[in-house]
Formats: sequence, C-alpha cells, structure tokens
Amino acid sequence: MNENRLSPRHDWTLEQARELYEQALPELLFQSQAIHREFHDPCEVQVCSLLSIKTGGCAEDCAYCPQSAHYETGVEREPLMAVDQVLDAAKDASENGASRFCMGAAWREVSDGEDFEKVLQMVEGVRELGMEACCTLGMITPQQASRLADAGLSAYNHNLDTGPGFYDKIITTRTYQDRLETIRNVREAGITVCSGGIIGMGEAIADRLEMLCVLAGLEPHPESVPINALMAIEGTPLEQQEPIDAIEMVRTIACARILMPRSMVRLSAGRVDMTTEAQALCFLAGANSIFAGETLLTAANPSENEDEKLLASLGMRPARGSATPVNNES
Ligand code: SAM
Ligand code: DTB
Ligand code: SF4
Repeated sequence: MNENRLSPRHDWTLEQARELYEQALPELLFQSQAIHREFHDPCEVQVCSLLSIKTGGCAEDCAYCPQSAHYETGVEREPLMAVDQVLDAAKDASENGASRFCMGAAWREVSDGEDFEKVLQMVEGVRELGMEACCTLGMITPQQASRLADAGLSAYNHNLDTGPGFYDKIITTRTYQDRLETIRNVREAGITVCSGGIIGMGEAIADRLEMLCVLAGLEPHPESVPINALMAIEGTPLEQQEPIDAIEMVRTIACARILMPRSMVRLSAGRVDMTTEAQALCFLAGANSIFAGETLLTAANPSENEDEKLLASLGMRPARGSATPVNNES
C-alpha cells in the first residue's frame, strides 16, 4: 500500500468522501479493511463502560436527547451521583472486562464548584483502578480542561453530532463553533479527543460526510470517533424518525475508518436495534470499540451476556489495557 494513503490527511473534501461512500459495498469494505488492518488488530474490540453520573434536566434543546428539559420523555432529573457510588460502578465494569470508563453528565456546560470538584475525584478514582477515564460534561473552558487533565482524565467526549449545514435543525441552544471550541480546549489541555455524531436524524448523506470531513480536518484526528445510530425516543422531536438502514451505518463507519485510520471508531448507541449480522458488518467495516452494559446513559443497550456471545461467535475479543492511541498521528 502506498505511504500516501496511510498518512493522516486533514484535507478530505465532501466530493472525495462521497466517492468513497457511494462505491459498491465490496469495494468500500475492501478499502476500509485494508486501512483498518494497518493500524489495528481486526479481532480486538475496545469495551467501554458508560455511566450517567448526572441524569436529566439539561438546559440544551438537542432534538434527539431524552435528557433535555425541553421535552417530556419520562427521564427524571437527578442530582450528581456520590463519588463512592461511581467508583463502585467503575470497579464492577473493570471486573466485567471494560478497559475504559465513561462518565456522562446532562449539563450544558461545566460550572466550577462542588460538583466539578466531585467529578475530579471520580476521574482520579477511575484512574487508580487502572482504567482509561473519559468524561462528557458539555462545554468546558481551558481552565476546566486543564484541571481534568491534572486529575488524569484520558479522554473527553464532545460530539459534533452532524454536519454544519444540518446542525441548526437539531440544536439551537449552542453553536457548531461552541462545540469546536470545547474540542480545542480539550486538545490543548493534552486530553485525548473523543468526537463523533449521530446518523439517522433525517440528515442527507452529505451532512454525515461533512461531519466526517470536519472531524478528519482536526489536527490531530480525534483519538475516538463514536458513531451513534439515532435512538428515536418518545417525547423528543425526533420520536417519529425511521430507523437508519444498517448498510448506511456500515458505509458511514467504513468512511470514518478510511478518513481517520488510526482512530478508535466506536459503534455506539443503537446496537440494541441492530442484528448481530449488522453489527458484524460494522466491525468488518472498521468499528473497533463498543459501549457495553444494559444501559447507555438512559437508553437500552445489549446485555454483557449478549455481547460476550456476539464477540465469541465472531472469534473477536475485548482489548485488554489501554487501546486508545496516545498520539494519534505519530
Ligand atoms: N451533555 C453532554 C453533551 O451533550 O456533550 C454529554 C452527554 S450527551 C447525552 C452525549 C452524546 O450522546 C450526544 O452528543 C449524542 O451524540 C449522543 N446521544 C444522545 N441521545 C442520543 C440518542 N437518542 N440517540 C443516539 N445518540 C444520542
Ligand atoms: C456517545 O457518542 N454516545 C454515548 C456517549 N457518547 C456518551 C451516549 C449515547 C446516549 C444514548 C441515549 C441515552 O442513553 O440516553
Ligand atoms: Fe443536554 Fe447533552 Fe442531551 Fe444535549 S445531548 S440535551 S447537552 S445531555
């Protein structure tokens, strides 16, 4: 394979991404698999555990989100969990084979004060258990990012969610630029970046590909790229959205793999509605990370048992220890 094709590129155009996406599936998968194998063990999957440390009542109006205070979804607003409770959950996750523990809070942004101090203690505690620690807390300032880095945070998740042209049909309470700024703050603090989005919200293929081009334009590429299939939640404006076609999910993952060769591509929300065959195709396309555990933040996910069976039937195995590339482009 020629060197050029393997070195990270930041100048992907929509047309180039579209050419990839629209190829015959065997061609697209051949290409994404070849790239995948250059940088990753094709039989290994990073297993991440996810916990909602602060649920519901969020001030943002993200049209997909069951935790937004703007919609009646039946998700109750809860205060931030106690540090001990979170660390107990992390210990359980580690014993169940998870190598990364992600803590999510339904906040628009982080406020300095008691709650943030507690989150810092949670991060320290998770790191002491020998796991990667990830947080997703909404927007953060450079100072907050640097305190999270000092606490040992491995990664910060902040998604672009969709392409810039479709974004304001989904969220009006913060801008695309706000998101890019948080991602920059995370990067500058030396924390690895986890950023991806959702497909199946009614966007055009071009919107998905534009999102991937923006992500691939970040230097370095995000170390993790979660690709979520919309879970249409009752009470949200997207409740009537048709489920995304599995092959479109596979194509999107293959493109993410080709555009960002070294990144972990995470097959995220929506697995509970996918067949094992569709999930297998996503792994073949280049996905190499999943969230394990019956609940994502508030929505359903396959049980640990089902996932063990899935990986065993494919002859695949959970990655042990840290799987995330430390410098994504060296
Ligand atoms: N409040 C923080 C934020 O928005 O950055 C962190 C939590 S938020 C729930 C994390 C991500 O979950 C969102 O950016 C979105 O991509 C994803 N997500 C939320 N609801 C979803 C749904 N119904 N289907 C698929 N993905 C969803
Ligand atoms: C991401 O991209 N997906 C995860 C994680 N990052 C935080 C969250 C999915 C949430 C699905 C809806 C819910 O559970 O409430
Ligand atoms: Fe709040 Fe995050 Fe949900 Fe948006 S996605 S409403 S910011 S919890």
